[in-house]
Amino acid sequence: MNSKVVSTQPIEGQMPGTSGLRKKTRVFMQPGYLENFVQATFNAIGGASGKTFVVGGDGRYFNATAIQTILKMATANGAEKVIVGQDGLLSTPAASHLIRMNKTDGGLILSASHNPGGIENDFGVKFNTANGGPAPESITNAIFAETRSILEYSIAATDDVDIHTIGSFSIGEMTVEVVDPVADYQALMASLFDFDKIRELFANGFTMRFDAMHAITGPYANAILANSLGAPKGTVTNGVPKEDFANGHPDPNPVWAKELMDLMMNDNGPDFGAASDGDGDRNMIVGRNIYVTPSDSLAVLVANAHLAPAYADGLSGVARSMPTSGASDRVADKLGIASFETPTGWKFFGNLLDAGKVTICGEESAGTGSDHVREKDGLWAVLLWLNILAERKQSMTEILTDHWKTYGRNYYSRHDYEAIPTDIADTLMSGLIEKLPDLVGQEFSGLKVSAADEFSYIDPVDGSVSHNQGIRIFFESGGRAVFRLSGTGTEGATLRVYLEQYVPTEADHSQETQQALTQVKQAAQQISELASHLGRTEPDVMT
Ligand code: VG1
Ligand code: CO
Repeated sequence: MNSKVVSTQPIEGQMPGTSGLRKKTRVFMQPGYLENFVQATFNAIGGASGKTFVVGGDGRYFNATAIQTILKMATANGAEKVIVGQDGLLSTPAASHLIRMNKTDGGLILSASHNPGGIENDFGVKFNTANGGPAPESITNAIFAETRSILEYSIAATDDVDIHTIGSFSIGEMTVEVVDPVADYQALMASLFDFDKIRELFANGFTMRFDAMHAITGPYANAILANSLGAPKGTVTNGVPKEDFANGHPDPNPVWAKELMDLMMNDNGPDFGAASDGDGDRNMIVGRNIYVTPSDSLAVLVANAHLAPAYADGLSGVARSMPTSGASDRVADKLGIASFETPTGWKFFGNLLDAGKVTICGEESAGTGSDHVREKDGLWAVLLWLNILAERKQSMTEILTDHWKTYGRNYYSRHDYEAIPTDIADTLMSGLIEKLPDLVGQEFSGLKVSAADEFSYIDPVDGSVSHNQGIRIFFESGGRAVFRLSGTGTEGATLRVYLEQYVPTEADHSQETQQALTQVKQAAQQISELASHLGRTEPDVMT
């Protein structure tokens, strides 16, 4: 087999964001763009020679082509073996599991997750390390540094590999093992949960709707929910992965999963509903006539995890990202276990999970997961919910109201302002930072500021520090507003404003969420002078 060393030039802007490098698909399709990033990744980890990797993606447009390029580069760089999901498909949690199970050196996951797919939309590449988790900042920074000095990459001059047939193939000296994308993941799920109990739940007439949003979880949900657990026909919808997600936005929230929301907000709706995102690591949870905010879902899972076999002995601790509501902290307090607050992005949970400091982690963006892999895991959260429902034999509404009664309710919503010119978003954020020192004691919209800062994180395991992770403003009333700019977009800036109001008294737990957050929203808008910066006050998306 012939390998070529190809001369190249550094390409601007190949800095991985919250979760890998995401760009317009056409940008990734430019000659050398993917190649530079993949070579930079190999360089940053001391080369690929003798190493084994997992490669797969969410099936979006350009997935299969990118995989062929990566295979040819891996063999030219001396890799020993690459494990690929059949047809190039792997959900992000399944990829994480394969990396760990096969004790590989890491993996490349091709996805832009919740971003739309297709030639006119988005593509992405993420490197995960040997623990199965997203590369920490030390590595993503090293990759970026390599992209700025790269002058050549290596690639094999060979035919495409057949990734449609399960089995082992050779490409040069390297083995390519094509595996069933679902089987190992399914076995892992069966080892964590009481599948018999969940089968009994469905056999007794429990109804569910799982919206795979035309993305990667379709095959997983069909195999596990329908075929193994006996969920009724029609439970899994939009279950065939499409290259463009049927022109949808595979982001599981009430706005983009409207079809599911409409079905559930109805007295005749199913008992339980869920949706997952492009690459299968997120979950939206909804009951009949009740939407469960991801922050509440995390708290309920932590409070009830002991009902599932894998967590019967209790949890070592829980971690949430900073913008996620404090609901899970209250549960951790009551359980007497540690709780941690990390910056946004799953890469910050890896060290805590590896060190055994936490068992369950979660983010307000509908990501929850545990130490079974090193990624958030959409179907895992759905199965844990099902296991809890099978044990408690109560409705979603009963479980939620009971939870609020015990712990108080953290009303919560995220407001996204999309497609803002980058300079305007930066001015808004720097204006806020300038104001921070004087905010305490001031009143806005009737709420007095009790604390305000820019969030920094010191990793308790390796001591690494991450600055500029969002602005937090706390109010004396138990409210909080958080501001940060998205790190996953591919066009302009997205401002995320996270609103929270803690309400301890049960009598006040049946308010409408946006209503309960009106004051915090107004205060947040006043402090940030949002209207004058953006020329509007209403967000594009409210989750
Ligand atoms: C968003 C979410 C964050 C999540 C990240 C990756 O990041 O807010 O919680 O970890 O997406 O999720 P940002 O920087 O746009 O706010 V996924 O499922 O899109 O890989
Ligand atoms: Co995702």
